[in-house]
Amino acid sequence: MGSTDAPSTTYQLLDLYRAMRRVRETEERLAALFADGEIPGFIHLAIGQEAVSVGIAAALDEHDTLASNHRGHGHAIAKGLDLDRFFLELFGRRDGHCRGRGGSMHVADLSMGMLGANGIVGAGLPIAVGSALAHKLRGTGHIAAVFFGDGALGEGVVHESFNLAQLWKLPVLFVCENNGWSEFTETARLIATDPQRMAAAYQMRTCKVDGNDVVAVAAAARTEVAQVRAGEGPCLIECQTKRVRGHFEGDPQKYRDAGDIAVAAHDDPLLRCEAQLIAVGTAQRTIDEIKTETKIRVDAAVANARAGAQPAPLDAFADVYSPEREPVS
Ligand SMILES: Cc1ncc(C[n+]2csc(CCOP(=O)(O)OP(=O)(O)O)c2C)c(N)n1
Ligand SMILES: [Mg+2]
Repeated sequence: MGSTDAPSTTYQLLDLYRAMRRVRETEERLAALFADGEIPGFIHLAIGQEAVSVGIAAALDEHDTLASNHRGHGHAIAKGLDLDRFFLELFGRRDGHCRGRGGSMHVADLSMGMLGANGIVGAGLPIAVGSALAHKLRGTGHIAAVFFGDGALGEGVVHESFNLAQLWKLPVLFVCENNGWSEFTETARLIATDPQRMAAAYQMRTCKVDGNDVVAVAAAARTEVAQVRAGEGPCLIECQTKRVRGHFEGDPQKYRDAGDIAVAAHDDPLLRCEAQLIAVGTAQRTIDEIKTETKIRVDAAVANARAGAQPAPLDAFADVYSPEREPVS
């Protein structure tokens, strides 16, 4: 990682902090709304992992594409999706990103390059590889990124994606969010190797970064994205992070030591960023203002979603098949 690629100004650091605060506030609000029965379906929170989504997304352009996984709220928000439409989607309302039919694990907005959250572990990788192939064939100069967890490493499709991406030198950034857990099992009990070695087996460039340090993630992402964009082939960034909440909201985590949860909660990327901001002379008042502004913005998005129209029941049958076309002769 080139040190010159580290976010160097207080302004850049404030942007990263603001983005992480937006993700955190959103997810803390979702936790409360879900507990109150206001959010249909299942939700998986990435509280404690905000530096990964925000640090990586900061290096992407608006037209770069992004594939996500089941723990994808932060990925979508960091990519720049509109918070009102995001909450409308999570509430299952008509005007959500996917007309309320997708919910937490299917948030997508192609106009923003968001290819979608995905409930199938590992499924985002081939989607990103396909998108990268399209970028390359069209000569757009855009790249595709994909977030996946350490638990995905056991999926065959991860190997297939690494192989094709490297063979065809596709512009893909693979981002492994290594939080040590795969549902209710420590990943070390499931996977015989690690992401670095797995990618290296396909001759892919790799790097490993402290995923709870947003400055480190953003710096690594900037360096690697520049190389991927320059046509030097794919890269894997492994971000070491910690899962603070259960696998899903409502998971009692009986399989996990209380100490492990406490360590995860203590290593908070937002608190670390606040300390970095204070160290470069930012006033505590500025940080507090960002917290207040973010809360007000999320309050507004939640109020808007609560008031949003429900989809008509028959809408459930719309958009299932693409419109009929004349056969190509
Ligand atoms: C193909 C497939 N197999 C199994 C599951 C069930 N499942 C959902 S999440 C998960 C573990 C994911 O772990 P990881 O990829 O590390 O992501 P994390 O939850 O830690 O963010 C599993 C096995 C699934 N959704 N899809
Ligand atoms: Mg994991």
